[in-house]
Parts: sequence; C-alpha cells; structure tokens
Amino acid sequence: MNLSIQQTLLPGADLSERFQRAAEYGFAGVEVVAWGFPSPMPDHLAEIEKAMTASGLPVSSLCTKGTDDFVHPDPAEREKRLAGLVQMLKLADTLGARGVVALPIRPPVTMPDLSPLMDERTLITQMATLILKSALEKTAGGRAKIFLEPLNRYEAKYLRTVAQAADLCRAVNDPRVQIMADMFHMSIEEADIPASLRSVVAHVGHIHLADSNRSLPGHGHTDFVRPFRALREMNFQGWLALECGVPGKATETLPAAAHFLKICWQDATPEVG
Ligand code: LER
Ligand code: MN
Repeated sequence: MNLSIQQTLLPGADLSERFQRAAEYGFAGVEVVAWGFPSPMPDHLAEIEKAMTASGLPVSSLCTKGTDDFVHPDPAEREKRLAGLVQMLKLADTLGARGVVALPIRPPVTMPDLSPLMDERTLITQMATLILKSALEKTAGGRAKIFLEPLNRYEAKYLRTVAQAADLCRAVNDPRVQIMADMFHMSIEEADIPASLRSVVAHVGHIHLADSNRSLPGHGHTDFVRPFRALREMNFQGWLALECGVPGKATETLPAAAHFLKICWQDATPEVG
C-alpha cells in the first residue's frame, strides 16, 4: 500500500517538519497541495526538496487548487491556467512525483450554453480535451500524469462520477491522463464504490482518502475494506493520499489513521477464483 498524506493536514512549523511528522506517523509519501503555499508551488522547489531529503519521504503527487482549474471562459485566463498546469507537470517530474491532481471546472466558473449549436457540457468536454492534449504536448517526454478528479454535486456540476472522468480520459486517449478517485466524493455520488472502481479499472491512477464525513478514515461510516479489495484485485499500484479533516490531537489521530488504513488494506485480501 502506498499511503500518502497532504502536507496541510500535518502539524509542523515548516514543510520539513511536516514531512518529518508524516514519516514518524507511518506514511510513505506526501501529497503537496497548492493550497498550502502563499505563492505558486514551483517557486517552492528548494523548500520541497529540502523536506524530502531531510525526511527521506518522496512527494507522491501534487494537487492544484480551485483557481487553477483549466477550463475557463476567458481566453487570457485559460492561457494562464494552461501554463500553470504545464509548470506543475514539470515540477512533478523534477520531484519524481507520480502526477498532478487537476480539475476542469467548478462553480462559480461556468462556460456559455451555445444551444442549439453546443450545450455547456459538450463545450466543456471539447475545451477540456483540447487543453489536456496541449498540456501533454508541452510536456512531451515527461512522465507525470494528469489525475482528473470528479467532485460531489455540491462542489461540481461537470465532473461528478468516475464514469464521467473515464469518458474524458477516453476522449484524450493518452495514458498520462488518468482518474483521481476521491473516496469522500464517491461516497456521495457512486451507488457502489468498489463496483464503480472496477468499472473504470483501466483509468484509475490515484486515490484521495477520507471517511464519509470527510474526517480521518476510521471516524465515519465508510467501509474501506471493500474498495481496497477492488483496488488490490485491480493490481492498483498508485498512491492513496489522505485529504480530510483531522479531529482530536493530530499527533495521536494521524498515526492511528495510518495504522487503521494499513489494517484495512491487509484485510482486503483479493478473492481467488
Ligand atoms: C475538493 O473537494 C477536492 O477533493 C480536492 O482534491 C480538489 O480541490
Ligand atoms: Mn480530493
């Protein structure tokens, strides 16, 4: 199990201390989130590298924020966001991170409804496909993947299920574009999380972990064993990164959550036959 945690969940005065805590608590990597920085993440390369070296932990992945979503109605803003995504992909490659979590669009940003010529959904799909292909071209030869994340109905209108994200992956048709399946959003949108994961097996590249109430795993009512069994049967080799609230004393609840998740993973033995 490749267990990671976003740096914003960890206690510590600076990034190095946070990476250090992650290692102590039993995590194998850190997902670096743009929300945690006052300026663009690529400006923090030296700080991130220092934290990696001191802790011995890799950066599993990078996660963009809402103002980075790559589909936007304003052409200048779109250009800027594409350049930002390209920069993040290059940073991911420099750091050895598996990929960049990115979203096409979320409220309050919308695209125009050009009916009867084209409705908003079709326009977003076509625009997202072009932008993703362009980001791939501008990072040709790179290894970092783009992890497309569906969000729940209260946070997104366009991409809500892993099936919709798989459609977008197929439209781009490049192995560097994969699905980021977030267990919290899935617990709202998917009827059966393991079945949904199995139905998009070819495209799942990265996982966000949170319980049903978006608290630490073990603090809600999500059953982690069944989805983990699906992932193990799919031979999932990607990272699972914690993205959730942290109740109680982080120094106690974070190591307990890492332990709980490892036990769930162990218990999720693939069914034979
Ligand atoms: C937002 O709810 C989320 O899950 C993040 O990973 C993306 O901003
Ligand atoms: Mn997420």
